[in-house]
Amino acid sequence: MIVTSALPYVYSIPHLGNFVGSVLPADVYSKYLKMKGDDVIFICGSDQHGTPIELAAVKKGIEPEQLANEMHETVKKLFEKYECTFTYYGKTHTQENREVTYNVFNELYNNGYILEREDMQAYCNVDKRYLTDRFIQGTCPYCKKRSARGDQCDNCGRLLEPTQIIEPFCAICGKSDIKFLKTKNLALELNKLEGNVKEFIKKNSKHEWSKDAINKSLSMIKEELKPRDITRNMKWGFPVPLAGYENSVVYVWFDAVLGYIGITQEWDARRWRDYWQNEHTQLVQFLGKDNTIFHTIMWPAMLIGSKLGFVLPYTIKESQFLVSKKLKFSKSQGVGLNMKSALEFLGPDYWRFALMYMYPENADSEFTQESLVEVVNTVLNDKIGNLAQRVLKLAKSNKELINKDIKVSGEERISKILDKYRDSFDKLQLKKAVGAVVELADLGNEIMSKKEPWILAKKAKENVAHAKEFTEIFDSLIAITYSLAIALYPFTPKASKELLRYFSIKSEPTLKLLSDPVNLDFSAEPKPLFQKMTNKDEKLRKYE
Ligand code: B3M
Ligand code: ZN
Repeated sequence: MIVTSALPYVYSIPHLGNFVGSVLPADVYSKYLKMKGDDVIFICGSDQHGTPIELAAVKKGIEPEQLANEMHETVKKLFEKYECTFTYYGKTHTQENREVTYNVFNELYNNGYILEREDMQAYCNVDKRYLTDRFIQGTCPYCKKRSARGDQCDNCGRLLEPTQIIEPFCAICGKSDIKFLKTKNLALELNKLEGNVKEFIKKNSKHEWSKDAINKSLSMIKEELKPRDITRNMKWGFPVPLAGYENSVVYVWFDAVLGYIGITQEWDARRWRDYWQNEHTQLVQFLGKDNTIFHTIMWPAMLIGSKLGFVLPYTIKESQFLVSKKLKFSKSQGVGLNMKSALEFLGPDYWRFALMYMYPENADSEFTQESLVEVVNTVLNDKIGNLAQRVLKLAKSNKELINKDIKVSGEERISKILDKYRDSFDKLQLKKAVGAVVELADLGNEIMSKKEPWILAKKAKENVAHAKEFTEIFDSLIAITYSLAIALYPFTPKASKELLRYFSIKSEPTLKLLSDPVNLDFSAEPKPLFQKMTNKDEKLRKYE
């Protein structure tokens, strides 16, 4: 199995919305698969090409490659800080990816899917440069919103050609002093591959695709596919491998999707084939809704047309947007609450859990200070952390009353919740999986407040019946805490490992551990797992 996350652009630090849109859920899901014991590689990396990085480099007076590599290192380290465990986090501007890109390009050319054509490219008279992709903006011809950006509309997700944009303006200077110049470009003849792409969508969308992804892709195909430019008149990128195109580079999206393969080659020059050229591989791709069409239309068309035997996406797991009305949350502005500034006042486990709790799985969701504080204080700290600490403390001070052979499987209510946990993950319903974790904690808290075991413990010495009851209750409470320690792993890996130490487990957690007898280690004093946010929400205010 291959799990991928959309490759983040590295012209600035990804914001929390980018993170929760693809890398985080992909990491959570692949951690689950690893716990399950599946043969899975988790591939991601920096999308280093594109106009924004070229422009940022020009502004800084350095080469785009230098900036792209510096930013790649920064972003890579940030993901590590957030406990993301990729099989490999690579980048797109590499020799490996250049070869894959040229290979696919040449095969598409030889197979007759690439068209040489003259078309009109926007040119800004003020900035004296071609306005490629998101540098020409304006009104979308389909949905009529002012959200068209060169190659696509941010509102309806449709792919666009710059000439289709109504009332275009330059995103660099904001002016409309634009002319269209005739230039030569190469286009991928999506029209010739329409039948194949349609068949691919009909067949593979049965595998837990997000509904919105299916609908968008089918409606795009209904309107008939047109040839799409795969070259750009700019400098930064892979030079077009065809005579007569010396001043152009390959379109950023062309080599970005192939980056999934190139990065896997960068990881292992031999083993990559076992995954990418193996008909049994399931390719599960996580991405934000603005990236869907590129993954369900353009990328499969490239793979099919190249006839190189690469696997097609099996599941497209699209997310909607996490938005914030009050806080600065945008990547393009390069300010505000991004993955770096967020760590200044809250640790990675907290963010991972809170963001997955708000995961915009099927609809946009709103990020607010209040919701963050609520998740951290009420759910993580009170429900989960406090429960674990209380159970472990009571167990430690009443060692002689704790059974030696506690097993999760003996507890029906717990087993049911764990079934739900596994089932949700297997169906890629990640919010339900978070829900199951909270349900486990709820069950523990319910037992605690109903049975008041600390009172039973006090009376246990004189009363055998109370001692027996305490022992029974702790069969459940220990089983719950142990299950929690394992189930938390994809969401809060640090806390999970910390908790597992009280159960004598120092290795990476697996689901198999759930069938082993619990082996409590009473030597350490149970410490709080999480802390409440105190006044720290003040720090969030500066992003308003
Ligand atoms: N870099 C867009 C983004 O960062 C783009 C994804 C590429 S996936 C191959 O949202
Ligand atoms: Zn639109």
